[in-house]
Amino acid sequence: MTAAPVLVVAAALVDDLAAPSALLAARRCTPAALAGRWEFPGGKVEPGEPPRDALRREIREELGVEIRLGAELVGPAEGAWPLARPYVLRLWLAAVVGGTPRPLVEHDELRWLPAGRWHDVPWLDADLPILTALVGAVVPR
Ligand code: 523
Repeated sequence: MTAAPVLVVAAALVDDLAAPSALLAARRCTPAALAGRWEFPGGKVEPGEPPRDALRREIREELGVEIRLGAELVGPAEGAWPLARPYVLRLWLAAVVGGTPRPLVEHDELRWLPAGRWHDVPWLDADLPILTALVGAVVPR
């Protein structure tokens, strides 16, 4: 039997929702298997929690900032992006509207990647196809 998918939500934090240039990547320091790889920050949706609320909560907990959500980058699997089972991910563009992002919980470094350099860090394997789709959907300036 296959376990039911577990929904993870994440943010493609950009400097400007109307004209994205820089993208925030977050380096995981936990668990050991993912440590040192970079990701779109986010986390698991709690039971009964609306996904967008979950994303604002996760970013507040992990980076200490308030965000405004932009468009969703819709994935190929019923709108989501497959991760390692049982997880699937939904991703929204987002911008910081309060505070300065800091790595508070499961990251040890944050980096604003400038336009044209979004692939410059070793992303999690699962995040790479999402990044590629994002680059195709968003024309950085
Ligand atoms: N991913 C992933 N990419 C990505 C995220 C946010 C998560 O591949 N951009 C994977 C990593 C984990 C699983 O999804 O295997 C759950 O994400 P995690 O650990 O960030 O979820 P949290 O923050 O809810 O975790 P706990 O605080 O440990 O519950």
